[in-house]
Amino acid sequence: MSIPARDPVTAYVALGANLGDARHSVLTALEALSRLPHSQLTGHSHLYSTAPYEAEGPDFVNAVARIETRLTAPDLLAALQAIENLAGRQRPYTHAPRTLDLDVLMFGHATMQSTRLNLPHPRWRERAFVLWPLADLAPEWVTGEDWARVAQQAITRLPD
Ligand code: PH2
Ligand code: MG
Ligand code: MG
Repeated sequence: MSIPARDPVTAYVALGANLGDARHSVLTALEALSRLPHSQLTGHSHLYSTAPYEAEGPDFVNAVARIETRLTAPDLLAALQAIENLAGRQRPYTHAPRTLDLDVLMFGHATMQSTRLNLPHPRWRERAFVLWPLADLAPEWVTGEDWARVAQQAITRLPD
């Protein structure tokens, strides 16, 4: 990757896993995020155990990371997919249990709709497994209405 000459952007990335040692996968992924090129991992949430939401399989471990990056959004996505692949990610069907899922929630104030990437993530406000960890980093983004919307979704904070 060439050296990008643009200003850094604050991106939020959702981490999720519900196959194998999910906690270990999320912690290893946070380490991998700290080594992303042209980027700095500037924070991450607590880890949460969450019931599958519109998905199957065991409970998930979820978290959110904040990254300052000079990568473009497509380059960030490609780097995240490389980390997923290293974790053994397979995609047998939509929302199949996964060793690791890394989704870009927001990329600065960018809005984008493409087959590969939608920004901001179109469903982030519907999901407790996104709102709780995101609120660790950016509580001002989560409204009372958001909390009410996800109140029935099972989620518990894991010990640090
Ligand atoms: N990811 C999904 C669908 N459902 N449910 C939980 N609890 N955690 C996830 O990470 C998750 C999900 C699609 O990627
Ligand atoms: Mg996902
Ligand atoms: Mg994904």
